[in-house]
Amino acid sequence: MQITLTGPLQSGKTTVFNLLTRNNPKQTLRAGNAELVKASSLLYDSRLQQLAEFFSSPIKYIRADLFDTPPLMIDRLSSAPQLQFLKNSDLLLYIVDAFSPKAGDISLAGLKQIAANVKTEFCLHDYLIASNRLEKIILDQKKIHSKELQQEKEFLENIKNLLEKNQPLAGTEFNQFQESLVKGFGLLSLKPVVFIVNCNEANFKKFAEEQNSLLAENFLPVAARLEEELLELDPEERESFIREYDLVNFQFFSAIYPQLFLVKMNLISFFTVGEDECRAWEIKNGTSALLAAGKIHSDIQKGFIRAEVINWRDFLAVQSFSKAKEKGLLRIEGKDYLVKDGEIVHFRFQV
Ligand SMILES: Nc1nc2c(ncn2[C@@H]2O[C@H](COP(=O)(O)OP(=O)(O)O)[C@@H](O)[C@H]2O)c(=O)[nH]1
Ligand SMILES: [Mg+2]
Repeated sequence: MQITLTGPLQSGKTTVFNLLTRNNPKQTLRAGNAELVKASSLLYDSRLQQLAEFFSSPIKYIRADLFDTPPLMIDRLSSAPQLQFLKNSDLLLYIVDAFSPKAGDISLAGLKQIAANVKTEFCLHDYLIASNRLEKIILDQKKIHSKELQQEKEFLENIKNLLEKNQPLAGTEFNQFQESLVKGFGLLSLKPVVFIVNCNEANFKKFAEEQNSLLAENFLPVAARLEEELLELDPEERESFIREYDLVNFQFFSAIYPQLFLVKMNLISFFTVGEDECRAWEIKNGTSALLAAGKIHSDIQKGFIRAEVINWRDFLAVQSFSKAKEKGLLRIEGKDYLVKDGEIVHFRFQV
């Protein structure tokens, strides 16, 4: 899972990156002409934490690879050295400056303007790819007649039409053929983007009050600098600091972002539990029990017999698998069962 931070110079990318990756080891890499920093981030999950407390077992959160990248000049996207890298990412975090004097008391309308600009540039980028490919196909069709080329041509005309109208391709349903074409094109308007609004205290207070409408538009307000300082304090000091600054509804970024990021990537989590370890696993929404088993180990997939499934909350309510079975809360599911978010799954298999 590759999550990439991008955005203009001095927007707070590195500050947010450090907040998300804390003290995890950092590694400097090159991708083409771009220099990147990689570190992992643990996707905290309060559900898993409660399960681990119940079993008194070590806890394994989902681990995401995060990348800090050079500043992006959005109006010169096509020549950005990190462009290829952005295309290969599963999720883009676009960091917006809402802390500097330059940002002032930026409003929701101002944020929307920034997001609209990014959208336009992504659509334009994809439009050029689709147009170039289309031109090439039209030339090829003078020499070769194939059903596939014709299908590709029609598909490109469709997406070109959308992009021309500044409509991103994210959320568009593709068939298998189209899916494979799209993969090769490296389109940007398909990428999920979360706009991380890096705030000073004043802007953070303002945006915290309209958090839900911001989130609905993919804006996640954070006060990276302030949060770093808060994390240095012990819990008591922290409480009084939060009261003193009157930070209404203050929630630590680490409590909000994991779930949001997973949803944006169309991923869900299931849990394996026990005294040895409680662990979260990420799968695409709509994954069968058989493939979910393979996520843990190929042997479990090969020798799959059945899955025993229970929602995490239902389990904690009865606190035992045998009671859960009696009450009909623990279900036996076959290989085609689609695993749901927050389920504890125990696989029976034979090697
Ligand atoms: N006051 C304040 N300063 C910040 C905040 N985030 C970043 N900065 C400062 O802004 C400058 C640029 O931040 P940096 O994370 O390096 O930005 P980048 O160029 O996008 O990686 C640095 O001097 C940071 O210390 C913030 O939330 N509040
Ligand atoms: Mg930086």
